[in-house]
Amino acid sequence: MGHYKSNVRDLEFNLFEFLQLDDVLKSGEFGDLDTDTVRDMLTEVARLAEGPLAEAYADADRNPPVFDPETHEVTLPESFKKSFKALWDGEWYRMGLAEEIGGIPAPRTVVWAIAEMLLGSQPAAFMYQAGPSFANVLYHLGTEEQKKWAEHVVESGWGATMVLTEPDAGSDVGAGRTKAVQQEDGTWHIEGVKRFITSATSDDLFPNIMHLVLARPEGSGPGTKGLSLFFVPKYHVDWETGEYGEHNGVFVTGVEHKMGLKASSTCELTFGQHGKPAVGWLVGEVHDGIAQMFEVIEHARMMVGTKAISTLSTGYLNALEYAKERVQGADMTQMTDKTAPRVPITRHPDVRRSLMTQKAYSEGLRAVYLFTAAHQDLEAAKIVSGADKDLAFRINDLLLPIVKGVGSERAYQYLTESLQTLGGSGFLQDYPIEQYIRDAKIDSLYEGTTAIQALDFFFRKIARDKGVALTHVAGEIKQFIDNPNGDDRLKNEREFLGAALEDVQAVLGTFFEHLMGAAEDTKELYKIGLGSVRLLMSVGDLLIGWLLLRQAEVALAALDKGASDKDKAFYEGKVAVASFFAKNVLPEINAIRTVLANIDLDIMELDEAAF
Ligand code: ST9
Ligand code: FAD
Repeated sequence: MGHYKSNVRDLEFNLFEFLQLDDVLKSGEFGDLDTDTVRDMLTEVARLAEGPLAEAYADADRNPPVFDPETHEVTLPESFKKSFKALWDGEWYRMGLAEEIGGIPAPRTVVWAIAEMLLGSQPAAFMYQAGPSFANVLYHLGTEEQKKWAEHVVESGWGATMVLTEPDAGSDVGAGRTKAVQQEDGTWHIEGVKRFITSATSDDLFPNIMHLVLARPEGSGPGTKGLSLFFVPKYHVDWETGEYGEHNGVFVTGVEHKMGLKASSTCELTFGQHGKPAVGWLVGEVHDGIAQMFEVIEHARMMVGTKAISTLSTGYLNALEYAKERVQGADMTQMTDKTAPRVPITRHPDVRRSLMTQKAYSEGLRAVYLFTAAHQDLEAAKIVSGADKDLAFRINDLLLPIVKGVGSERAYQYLTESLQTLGGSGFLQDYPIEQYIRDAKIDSLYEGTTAIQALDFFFRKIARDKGVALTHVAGEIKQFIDNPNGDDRLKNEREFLGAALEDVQAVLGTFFEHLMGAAEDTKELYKIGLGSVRLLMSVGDLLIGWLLLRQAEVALAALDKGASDKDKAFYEGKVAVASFFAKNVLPEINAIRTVLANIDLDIMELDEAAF
């Protein structure tokens, strides 16, 4: 067995008992796919993720890719290539792609549940297989001719990259200077240097690579709106014969040495500076680059959040296994008796607190990302929250910064608890948790840092949306609080949830006051900037609390019906974790409310020298 521990039972619970996947499948939108097939798929993916895919996890970390500046290529460790092959041969990447390019129709909840296990097992391998999903975006955005290229990309198994960042354009993508010069034959020559590009070289994994590049056509305006999106292949292609020709003028000129996620190559990518032009084609023949790139970014943000959440889950399950076996100290009630029997550390209250917190965030965040995924399908959205097409789209938009921003921050925070559970052993490379922490840190950085997620959340997903999506979700929460259906077993917990909802609504009220105040004094915006990450995290906790409690209600009903012995423990765990979260975490939002109600501009006015 490798390092990775899946949680198929909880995935099945989410899909079938909570999100009513049976009904979604019955809609007929997903062909022959039925419940039994999905269950078989989950079992199959878990076997892959716990077995061959996970095998190279530590080896690829200790023997990261080696860059050769002469050939502009990396060599990946053989062990990793073997794991990647196991993944690629499974062809799970076909799930959810357009059928026209070789895809298999599947609900997004199923696609992301599968992705969870693959990402937790070998995240770098999952990221190398971006080709088909990026080709899917090209297929939807491209011209008729480019749709055929997309089909070829999937059929021939290309790699793919998303190319935005430059040395002076990170969070501020609109500062990008890479330019595009139109040629008489309608193609474009791209010139510039991009930084931190994932998978821009990948040994011999792929016959070719599709770079999706943001560049500024000569004469275009400033900022993100002046950027266009270009398809730039690594090797030229004869689309008639499918043969590959010369290397295009795009070369990897450096590979970073990183804290974690080492098997994934992070590259400097130079366009048009090696004696030949980097030839690109304008995607869709329209100048709408940033909006087009956001089609890719939205998938990637979902991927990053799911990766982080999956890592926390396997961290927790590794910690749990260790804790059950590690014997240390006496039960607290016998702490003064030096002859008392020694107990497994799961008997110690603080270990229980820590494990239950890890479980709450692992399972709560899983519920959040799957609830979000349900709003990526019209049929599922209707069933899960009664949302129509427009609302489903808005809710998905609203929740993406939570999945990405809260998922990554909480995963990193609570993976340290997983490590702590192992005591000194957690610090060793004999266990996977120190690598989990290093590999998961990137999740709060790329695809928009947490600060960027928080600004996106308030300004775009709430204020610009005029609160439409948020009001719908808040309404669902309120309905849950107000309708115990005659069952008062979660009465206290509902009260905690009600208080948390009120606290979050008060915080939002304060934020809107600052936003209005900014019309008079623009410095009021600083107050939003000072509080926005805490708002994001608070809404994340509120959602986790709500979804865990709804799941507890489902679990209670299952227990009432008489669950099997195996399931009994599972359902009792569901009720316990929801209750724990409501009583131990939700009240903390009240303190955030107080802090944010009294926020001032002191630290904005402080001289930089005083820091
Ligand atoms: C990166 C990659 O970091 C790291 C990992 C790579 C992994 C690759 C592999 C992935 C595999 C994935 C596979 C999935 C597979 C699934 C299947 C599984 C089995 N939403 O606010 P404005 C647009 S890459 C939508 O004025 P500024 C919109 O068009 C680097 N659109 O922004 C808007 O126009 P309008 C990542 C949005 O002030 C326009 O932008 N880098 C959104 O000009 C302008 O908006 C980053 O993420 C949105 N939320 O620019 C950069 N927001 O308003 C982070 C904006 O008219 N920085 N648009 O609609 C930002 O996001 C900034 O906020 C900014 C600001 C650049 C957008
Ligand atoms: P900066 O933007 O300089 O940010 C520095 C700090 O300032 C951060 O804490 C940030 O939150 C804060 N900050 C910046 N602006 C604001 C603001 N307006 N308000 C509040 N705080 C702010 N890019 C690609 O295009 N393609 C890839 O495939 C890719 N893969 C990557 C892989 C790795 C391993 C890494 C490390 C990066 C990758 N990136 C990729 C780049 C990544 O998306 C950027 O690093 C990220 O967007 C942040 O940009 P930056 O590093 O320049 O940090």
